[in-house]
Amino acid sequence: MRAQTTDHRTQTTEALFLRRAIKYKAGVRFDEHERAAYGRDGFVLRHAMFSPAEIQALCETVEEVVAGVTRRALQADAGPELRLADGHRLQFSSRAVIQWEWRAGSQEVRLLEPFTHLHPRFAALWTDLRFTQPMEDALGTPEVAPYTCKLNLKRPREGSEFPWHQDYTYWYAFTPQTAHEIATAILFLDDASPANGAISRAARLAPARAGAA
Ligand SMILES: O=C(O)CCC(=O)C(=O)O
Repeated sequence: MRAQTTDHRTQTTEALFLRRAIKYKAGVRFDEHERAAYGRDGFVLRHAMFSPAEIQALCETVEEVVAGVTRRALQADAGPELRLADGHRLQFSSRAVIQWEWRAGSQEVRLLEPFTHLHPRFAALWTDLRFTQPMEDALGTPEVAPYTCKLNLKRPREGSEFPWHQDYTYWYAFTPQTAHEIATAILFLDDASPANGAISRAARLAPARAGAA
């Protein structure tokens, strides 16, 4: 195991980001290895696409926005709540769906969908080439459009699990004709490790086809 100070890690990430910035000067399209990896594995992983300063600004904005959403949702005349069959609590507020943490009575936000309308720094991500170009390559199309966006929070101690699922089934429920034209891009704002609930993936399933359930 290797330990390092936060300072050192920030400097290392900054250096990696600068190298990446040179490599991707002409754009951030899939290279041939990424194209092959996407076809084979169904995903591509890139590191340090955002600078430490950008990540820090986004993290600060997340905390600010989540605090505001929580404050509004806890007011007496806030939006309606909905309880799912499994007991999970959703609330409509701030023109979003809040899913509260699963512990009974919790006031911690677990996820927020949609969320980019809540701050211009988030809204700008929709047109950021670091998202749009690889997504165009993944979907094989000259242009992409927003479908939905979600902020997942995995708070220490109380962060509940994200059970195994395939996103396709959700898209299919809402838009069966075009579900196969939707892909997901994730920006990790924290280092993702098994200790803090990093996402993991199951073996690749057969590619979705138009009209397939
Ligand atoms: O972050 C995770 O563990 C899973 C997130 C996910 O798959 C989702 O939000 O659809």
